[in-house]
Amino acid sequence: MVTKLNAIPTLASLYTSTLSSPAPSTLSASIYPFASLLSLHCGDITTLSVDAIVNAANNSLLGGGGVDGAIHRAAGPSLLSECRTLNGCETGSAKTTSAYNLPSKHIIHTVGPVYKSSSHDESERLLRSAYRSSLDELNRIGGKTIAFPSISTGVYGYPFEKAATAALDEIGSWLESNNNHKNIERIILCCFSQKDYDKYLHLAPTLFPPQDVFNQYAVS
Ligand code: AR6
Repeated sequence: MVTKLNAIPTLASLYTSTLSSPAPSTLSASIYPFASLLSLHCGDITTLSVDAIVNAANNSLLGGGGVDGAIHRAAGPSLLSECRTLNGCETGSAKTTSAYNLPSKHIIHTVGPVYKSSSHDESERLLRSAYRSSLDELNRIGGKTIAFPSISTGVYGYPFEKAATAALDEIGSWLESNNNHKNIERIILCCFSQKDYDKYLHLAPTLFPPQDVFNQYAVS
């Protein structure tokens, strides 16, 4: 099964169609006006037809369980052969391969932190770096559409809501910096369960408010 981009609504269209999103009580310039570039999706990331899907890998880049295992199984054995040439990846960094049998064009492999291995602040810094490095990689390869799994929230034990908040904030801050939003068509946050999707749906309007609300209240 392949899921095309036009089958996945943007946050902005979700706001107008299904959500009655009240204006957040405190709006500031640090809230990101990019709801039309973001989507939430519940499903298997290996089915998404985008320029790049992100793999939540480990430092070896030689495969594993969770989303990493699913991506290697669906892409086929040529992926592992290419990964062997990459000499691993540091936590918080990202490297790109072809996507082989997947409907996406590329796989951006990143490594999130093991939550319990260091302090919360250090884990958050590394998680943010994993999102930012993946987006920088997308720019580098000239891609415009990308899908992320919830990095570090499975085997690596990062509490989901803390990870989702950091992910949304880092994506917003990346879009704002260097006019990156001009190069992006869509960033999909792919959740593997309805429960995770609902948590993102609850958090998203705070950081990415409905556009008309932003225009009405925001100070530039
Ligand atoms: N599509 C989308 N999301 C998925 C899929 C899928 N097919 N499968 C799992 N998830 P995890 P981590 C979600 O454990 O915590 C591997 O062994 C899952 O529900 O895959 O970063 C690596 O080799 C969770 O929300 O990654 C590393 O050793 C999220 O993906 C280690 O796990 C991440 O869960 C990395 O751990």
